[in-house]
Amino acid sequence: MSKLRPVILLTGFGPFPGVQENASAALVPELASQARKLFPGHHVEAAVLPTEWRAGPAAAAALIGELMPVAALHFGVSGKARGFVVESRGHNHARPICDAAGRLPSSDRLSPEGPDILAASVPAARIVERLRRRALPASLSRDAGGYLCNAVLYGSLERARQASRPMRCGFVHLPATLGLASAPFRAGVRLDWPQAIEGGLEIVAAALGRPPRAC
Ligand code: PCA
Repeated sequence: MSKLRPVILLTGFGPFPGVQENASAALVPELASQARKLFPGHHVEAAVLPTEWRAGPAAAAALIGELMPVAALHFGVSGKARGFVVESRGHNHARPICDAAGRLPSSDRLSPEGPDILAASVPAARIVERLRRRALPASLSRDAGGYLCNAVLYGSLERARQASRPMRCGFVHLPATLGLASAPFRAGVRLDWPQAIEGGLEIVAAALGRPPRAC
């Protein structure tokens, strides 16, 4: 049954040095269960990726290869994000930062033959507009950082380019303090949990080319 329906893949990340509880890992399953109700014509798959140079992008690529989703939307957290930060592109580079397994990237390039930049295949600017129209804090970013979020975005975009069918692929950073009971609204973070779910559903709708949901 699921194979007959187009697939939406949602991913979050597990913990990594400095972030013991990654909000994206808790958000994605909840977002997926809401998305299943809202988009019954789609099969929604949720996964939490290891924040590891080798295993993270490999897990994302394996899921994409297996599921061939029409949309692959990746979520992660950033200490700098104050609301939704929608990434418009992935860079072919890796900074020497330790992953959750204590390892560094094997090279400063993610893909030896790949282009320097790959543009997100979701309408990133339009997503920001749609989130703001719902009065949700959102900004557009041209730099997903040099760590695993950028690596997964770049890797998925590269994988999507080889696919025979079009795939909308994007990345959204969320505030690192999102949903943490011990750190509610800190340093200008303006996003709470219900808003993160509401915005997440709007992002899925936008990626599918659906009209904005009623407020
Ligand atoms: N944030 C990190 C990796 C995992 C996550 O949630 C990043 O911004 O690269």
